[in-house]
Amino acid sequence: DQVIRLTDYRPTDFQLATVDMRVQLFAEHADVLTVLQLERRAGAPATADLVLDGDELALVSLALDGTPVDPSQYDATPQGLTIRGLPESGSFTLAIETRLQPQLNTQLMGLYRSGGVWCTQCEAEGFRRITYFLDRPDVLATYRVRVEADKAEAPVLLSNGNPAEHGLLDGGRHFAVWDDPFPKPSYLFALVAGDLDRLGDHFTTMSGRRVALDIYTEKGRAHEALYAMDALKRSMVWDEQRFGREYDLDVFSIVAISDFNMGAMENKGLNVFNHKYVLLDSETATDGDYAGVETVIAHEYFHNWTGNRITCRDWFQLCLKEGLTVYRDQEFSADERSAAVKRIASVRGLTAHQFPEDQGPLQHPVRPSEYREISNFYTATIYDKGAELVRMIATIVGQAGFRAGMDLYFARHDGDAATIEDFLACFVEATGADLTQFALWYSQAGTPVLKVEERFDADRGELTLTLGQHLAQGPAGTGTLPMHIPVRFGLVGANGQDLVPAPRDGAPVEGDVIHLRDAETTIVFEGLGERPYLSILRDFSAAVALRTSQRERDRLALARLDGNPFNRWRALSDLVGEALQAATIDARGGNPVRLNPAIAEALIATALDETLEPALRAQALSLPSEADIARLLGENVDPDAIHIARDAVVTAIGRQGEKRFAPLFAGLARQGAFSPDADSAGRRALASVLLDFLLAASGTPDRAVQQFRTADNMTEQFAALTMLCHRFPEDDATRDALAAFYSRFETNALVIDKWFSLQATVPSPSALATVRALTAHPAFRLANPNRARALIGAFAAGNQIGFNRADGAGYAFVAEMIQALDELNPQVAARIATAFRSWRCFDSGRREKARAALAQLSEMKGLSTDVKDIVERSLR
Ligand code: HT7
Ligand code: ZN
Repeated sequence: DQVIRLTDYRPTDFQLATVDMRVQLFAEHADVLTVLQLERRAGAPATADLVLDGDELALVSLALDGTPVDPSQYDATPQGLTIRGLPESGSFTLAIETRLQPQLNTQLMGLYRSGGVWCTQCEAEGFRRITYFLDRPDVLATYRVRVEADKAEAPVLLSNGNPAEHGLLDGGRHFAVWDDPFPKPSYLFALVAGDLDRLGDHFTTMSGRRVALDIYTEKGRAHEALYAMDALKRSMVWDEQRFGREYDLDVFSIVAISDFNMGAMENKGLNVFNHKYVLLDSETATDGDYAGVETVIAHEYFHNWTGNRITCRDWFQLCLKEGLTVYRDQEFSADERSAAVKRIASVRGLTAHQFPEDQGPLQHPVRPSEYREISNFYTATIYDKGAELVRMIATIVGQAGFRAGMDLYFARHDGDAATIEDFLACFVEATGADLTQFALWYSQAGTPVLKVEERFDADRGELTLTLGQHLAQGPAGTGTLPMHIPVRFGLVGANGQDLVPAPRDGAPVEGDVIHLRDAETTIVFEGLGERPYLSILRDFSAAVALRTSQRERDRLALARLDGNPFNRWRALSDLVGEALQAATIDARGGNPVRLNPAIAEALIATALDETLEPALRAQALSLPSEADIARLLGENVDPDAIHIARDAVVTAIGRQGEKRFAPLFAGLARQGAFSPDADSAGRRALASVLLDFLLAASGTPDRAVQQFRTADNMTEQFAALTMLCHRFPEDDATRDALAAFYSRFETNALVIDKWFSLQATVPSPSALATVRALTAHPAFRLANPNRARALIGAFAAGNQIGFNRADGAGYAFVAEMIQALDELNPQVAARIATAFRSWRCFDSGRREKARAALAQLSEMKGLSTDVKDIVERSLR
């Protein structure tokens, strides 16, 4: 359990030029021969040993320049290989043979089998489970890989790069050789072999090169990859147009796999995907699934430049590829769909997932300075806050400056293993901006609070804004210095038009952006004939927690008038958020829950506002979740009171709006064939939130039952089923619908995952009994990450009432499941364990129960480093 520190970084003593591999796949084992061409680095000690990483490996043989190495010259353990007495100068080859058992690999890292298919996952440290290697991202080499297998069992043999050779071997076996001309780190290595179907297509790049596009799926399902293929081609066009990035190999392949620890993996030229992000059609997938496939396909494709052509020097720089690539996929979705709706969805995701991480015991900076287990750092902070930092850079240097900085980054660092400093330097040089203070965002953990106060002097026509920033020292202890915060703003006139701001000379304002650099700054806007409504932090221009002194009246006006759709949404969302907090306090005191009818009216008016796109209206009407309300309350949280309050508020809005919602809902019914496009999805999203209000108002399940029975697509059918389960869990109609759904989709694992998840998230203390019973269901398989996440993960992270039961039984159950899963798959177990991260926010009784469950878990014998790391940090 070693701590790895950024300050300890130093290059390797040996340089690697090429990797030649032969991987022979058999039913019970795999033999791997790896030939490395190495050379001692200039300036490295002449006596330095070569220390290669390993993980659960067995060495079969070792040869230096073709001659077996004497056992006295090396030490081989499952965890590493140290070789002494290697040549002081000149290049030499090392041939390393290992034998693996992929069929027993339940960790799903390295080479493993999923549904009979051999596949690999090497990021972050999986390659060392295949062969002994300098398994770190700053060791780049070109690879030539020969794969051999039984032809009937594995007609498809794939690896990175371009196909070089293939042919038949004795005994019904065959081989394929793949050549990857682009130097890459080992984490981008991939190999796939199996009996797969293929959806083939092609793309012509902007310079006229033809690229074969292949998506491989399990047998009989290639047609379900059509949307993924379309998303891939759109991503390729977008990256050419928006960033000037062209694809660089003759082939781009995607393989859909059913056992996968994460969403997907950007291996060079051979992306491996969780099949959840490839396979779909309207009968089995929701609009959310379509959007997810589009995003993940784009994300992995965009990594070809931001991650693969330019990789990371070390894992501390992970946000260099992940934050930047999330920013790129967000921009892609904004361009393909609605920019405002995408921004709202991204910010909702950030505040729901990253804020609790940043404000709890698992807090860490966007560029961490130390870690024990790198796979625990694929977090919302690295990905989503990392993307926000890139967005802030774009706001600071402007869109043209951002493109110039990116162009310089691609030109200067192509083929490099780069750092955050390299990245920032490109924007500084391309635009002349000073990003010294901005760089603190990468090293200081926590969410800064941005406080904004406004004062209007009608006699002088002056608006005075006082902006203050405060960053509390959190558990990571990484500093609290004031940072450069770009605050986009607008001054909205009574007619909804933006007034032209005239800041007093010397104010840190450029156009519509205030550059807050000090702990506190006062800015005066002059020449105002009327008191404007302040629209602050437009488009969420910085990853801060905003506190304003704005009155309810002003928020209601902004919810109606603001020309910035994001801020219009936020004005409403803040009003509702405050109302829900007040309602929770009412419910906790046993008092009737009250809701200001003016707030309900603002929501109803938004629902009816035909000038707004339906998807935006749906966002406005989707109230903060129970977890959001808990976060807003911050401490001493009682999830039962939140549930009662939220439900009462939904019912109150439903009753007030019922007469207007009903015709609107009916009018959204589709004419013609189903289409997954963004506009149609937006109409379905609006219909869905309206249906929930209508059900709450009527108190009967009829409308949901009707929709469940007649829907011809998964979006509407699953929305109806969800409302039945969540609102009428004990109703016979709900039981019947759940059973009908199961028997209809029994053979489709992705739909059955939804069936498990839905039951796991029913907001009731009795959900625990259901979930426990479902662990014994014949379709439940703890070893399958999607299934484990669907039941245990969804219960822990998505059921506020069930997981946080006052008697602690929810915590004890999840801890027990984490322990069982840890024996199979530590990464997935650790990810589920992060659900405990907000345990300190609850009331003292729950706090004590959660602490006890974590403490008990931490004392379990044989716990993986992955789970131990999360549990121990959570207790800190
Ligand atoms: N870059 C990929 C990360 C990833 C991963 C990390 C740890 C363990 C398993 C994994 N599978 C994929 C995903 C991405 O961000 O694109
Ligand atoms: Zn990524």
